[in-house]
Amino acid sequence: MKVLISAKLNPDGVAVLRGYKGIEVEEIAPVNGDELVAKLEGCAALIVRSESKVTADILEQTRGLRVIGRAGTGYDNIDAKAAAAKGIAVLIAPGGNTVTTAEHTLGLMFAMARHIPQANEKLHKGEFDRKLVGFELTGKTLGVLGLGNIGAVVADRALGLKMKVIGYDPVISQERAREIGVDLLPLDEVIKRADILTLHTPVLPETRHLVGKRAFEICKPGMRLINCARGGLVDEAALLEALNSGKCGGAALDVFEKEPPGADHPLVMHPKVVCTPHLGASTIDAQEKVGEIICRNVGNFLTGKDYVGRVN
Ligand code: 9EZ
Repeated sequence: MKVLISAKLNPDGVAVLRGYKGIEVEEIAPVNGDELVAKLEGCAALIVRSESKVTADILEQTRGLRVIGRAGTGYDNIDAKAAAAKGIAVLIAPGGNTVTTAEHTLGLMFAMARHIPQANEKLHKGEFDRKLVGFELTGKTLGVLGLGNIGAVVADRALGLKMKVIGYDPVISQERAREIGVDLLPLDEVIKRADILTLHTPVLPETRHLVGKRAFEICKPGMRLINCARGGLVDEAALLEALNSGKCGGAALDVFEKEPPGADHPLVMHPKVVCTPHLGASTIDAQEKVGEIICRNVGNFLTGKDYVGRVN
């Protein structure tokens, strides 16, 4: 059985896959379109990160593919429905990114609270600006929308900082919320009470523009927003308006509706925005974990052993 890896994966992960009896591996730099179709000839499995787009059109042109592994958790670059229709499983690497993404969220929270990027930029230009006054996190209310793996770690770390943590998630139980120390409240109540709101949900029809015009109407004046999840969760036009009116006091963004957002994007250029280019999952540690998890997952799937994280 041949596995095509259309991505740069951690070598330890690839070694795991090569260790399975009857599995043969081909590693290539990420490809797309006709090139991907050609490379998939004779393959039982495909592993990608985010670069290769596995569209319905590509799936339509393949034969013999049984499983697609996504080295990560979000899988918006794979048409999982079209895959299911062809009987192809889509597996993700649950957990591998969790701590790394949660830590980036906290990093952006501190950066925003103390204007660290702006201060750094000014100092690099020779300006010693001591008027950049921040605010303390201790005692502030953090609203966490989405209390899955990442949201739960963010909540845990924020409790360690002595923040008050409230949250909303339509699928977790009160018991689980108690376990992670979060006060579970209705969605609007979280948005109304939060000093800082952080997003940790997938983009679904019901979460698209979860933070938009209405959220900025009901939130506290000066609420800060953090988005280390997916660009589509935030209505960028509404955020820009709220930043300009002051209703939103600042935003920390790792993700954008269109990526890359373009050098002149009004949010990227905004003085109240600190931002990073979708680096949430980008640590050595997460890449190692995710590579090993997805390779073991795909190897197990192909050899009839237990696997986790099937999404279709
Ligand atoms: C979370 C969600 C919606 C949500 C919806 C689904 C897993 N998940 N999370 C926070 N299906 C609104 C706010």
